[in-house]
Amino acid sequence: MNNILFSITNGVGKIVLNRPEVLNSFNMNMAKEMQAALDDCVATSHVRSVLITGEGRAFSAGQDLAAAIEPGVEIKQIVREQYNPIILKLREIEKPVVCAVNGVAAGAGANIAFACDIVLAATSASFIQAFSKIGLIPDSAGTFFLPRLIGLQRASALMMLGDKVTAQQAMEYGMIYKIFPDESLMAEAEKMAAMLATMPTKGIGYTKRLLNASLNHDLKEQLQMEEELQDAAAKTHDHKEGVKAFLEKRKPIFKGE
Ligand code: T3D
Repeated sequence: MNNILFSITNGVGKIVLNRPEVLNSFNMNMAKEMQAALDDCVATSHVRSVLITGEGRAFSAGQDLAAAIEPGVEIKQIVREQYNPIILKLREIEKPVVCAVNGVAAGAGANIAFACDIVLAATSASFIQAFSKIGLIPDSAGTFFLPRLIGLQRASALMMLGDKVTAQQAMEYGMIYKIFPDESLMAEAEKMAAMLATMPTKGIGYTKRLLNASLNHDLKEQLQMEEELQDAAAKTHDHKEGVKAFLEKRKPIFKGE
């Protein structure tokens, strides 16, 4: 893999977008490498959380616009083969995904961040729905997640105007979870991902499945699904260990099983 860096340490699968000279904008190779790394995180049982960030001063400037106009390249193919699989993999992996937005996140770069479970950002980071400025529509599920995160009015304005949102504003709007000073972002994100990797992975995975389903379910369907998955969670090793450790007044040792 040349376009991303991928490592597994202490249960955390870490993906670093690594084309800093073009602000980690996506070409087909980088998208395929990210997809493969996410597949690896699904398949590797000792990976119990995922951390995504960018190398250099940007998180990602979205599509590599030079790559997008190369002869023979079709935009439809880019969306179908690069971005749609990334978004589906981010939502379907039943392990928590932390995104550390270390700098500007524009276009598909921003929307990939919003598809992650917990988004942290450096104080100097920013978010831009850059699509309208080049005559495109927001893809990578931006039109799905952003209105749900911040409401239709703000999402419409940001997508139509292409205004830059600072990390502070993004947190106030509810687009992201927390911000940290630039120099401490990575340490904080690594700490959070490492902690998640020691938590009851199955229960967290079921929670993610429920949150995904809640985007389309009615109340009765959601209650039914909660009943079923609470039953499944109650049968895990980690539930039994959590209760036992509580009663024995000690720290639980979760196995992710
Ligand atoms: O096929 C399709 O297009 C469909 C898929 C669409 C998905 C999308 O993501 S569409 C949106 C694509 N992204 C953009 O339109 C954002 C373009 N970039 C910018 O607006 C700015 O670069 C930023 C606001 C992100 C950052 O501005 P700034 O001033 O900090 O940096 P810069 O000077 O503009 O960029 C630094 C370098 O990165 C520069 O190269 P150079 O001059 O040093 O050789 C610049 O050309 C390059 N770069 C930045 N973004 C891209 C890029 N190169 C290729 N593609 C980019 N998206």
